[in-house]
Amino acid sequence: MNKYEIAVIPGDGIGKEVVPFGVKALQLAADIHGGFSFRFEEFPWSCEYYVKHGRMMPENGIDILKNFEAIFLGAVGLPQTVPDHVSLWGLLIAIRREMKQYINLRPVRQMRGVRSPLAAPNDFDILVVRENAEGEYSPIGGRMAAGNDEIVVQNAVFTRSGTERAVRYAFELANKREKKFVTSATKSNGIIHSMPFWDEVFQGVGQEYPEIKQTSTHIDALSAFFVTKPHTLDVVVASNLFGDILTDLGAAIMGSIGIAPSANINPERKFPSMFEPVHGSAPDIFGKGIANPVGQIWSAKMVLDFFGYEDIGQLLLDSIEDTMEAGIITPDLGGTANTAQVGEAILQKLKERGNE
Ligand code: GGG
Repeated sequence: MNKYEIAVIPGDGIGKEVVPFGVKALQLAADIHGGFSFRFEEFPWSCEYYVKHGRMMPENGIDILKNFEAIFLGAVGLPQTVPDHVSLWGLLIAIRREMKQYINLRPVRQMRGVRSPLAAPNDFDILVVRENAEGEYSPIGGRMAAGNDEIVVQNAVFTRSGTERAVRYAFELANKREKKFVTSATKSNGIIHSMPFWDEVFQGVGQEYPEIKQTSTHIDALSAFFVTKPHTLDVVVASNLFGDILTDLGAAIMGSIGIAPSANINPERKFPSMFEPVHGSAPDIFGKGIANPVGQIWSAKMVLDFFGYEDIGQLLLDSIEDTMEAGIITPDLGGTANTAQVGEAILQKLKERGNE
């Protein structure tokens, strides 16, 4: 029987409230399946940890995580206590980079039981491949001088190998899907060096996949298409920042950022991959017990898929949709249920589906 070691980092804010339900979902999925098991180990790395220790995780945190097969993360950030760029670069982005999780997969699809804010949503099912290790998220740059003379430089870094592997990953994914269509998010009319380069790489890799429909669309127009015709899209490949922004929009058209999942993948599996909801720590609702656990539980489904247990992963996603269709939803979706009621209802549905 396969046993998977999972590092659990609830992190900050509502991460602490939703992670327990994601862990319970993974545990239950393993019990129902019977052919694999998990061992979970929790780490308190967070802004609270920073206040005590002056860093977001111990100096050997990355080495500790290397002993695990996956990382299950909640949320990072408590801006009243630690500036966001310090907390993110000290934990979330550090892990993505050190573990070479250069792909961030973010599904955007119409969910049963959730009202999209779009007037006429038409069964959209998009998979965004966000480049996750370079691009606009770069520590290179600096500030000098002060007052009116102040100068700030922020460099974006695009390597050929880093761009090619993200684009190729998107084509490979599209090859397994029905529509077989890749859209590349660009802005080569305005960003004079990196985006023409991005387009060039996209066209070059695209030639290896003549059977796949392919197009480059400027990020401004593509953002509009997420609203006006999301059902026409299939796989979207985007740079780090474009992918981040586009998937918040994607979460919005799904109905709430509270339901959006993500997977930070190291495709070579040399290092652990990390699974986390798209949402952050939401300090405004932390402690009220009303955080939506769906993004975290859907991220658990992505863990199951990653280890090759797509069947039980699909049961979990079906259970999430059953629950939302039954009207058991948190206030962000217009409901009155709390975190625990939604989380427990999904677990109950999974038990029922597992017994069918
Ligand atoms: N769920 C992890 C989290 O807290 N994400 C919030 C965030 O701001 N992430 C930035 C990013 O994904 O680049």
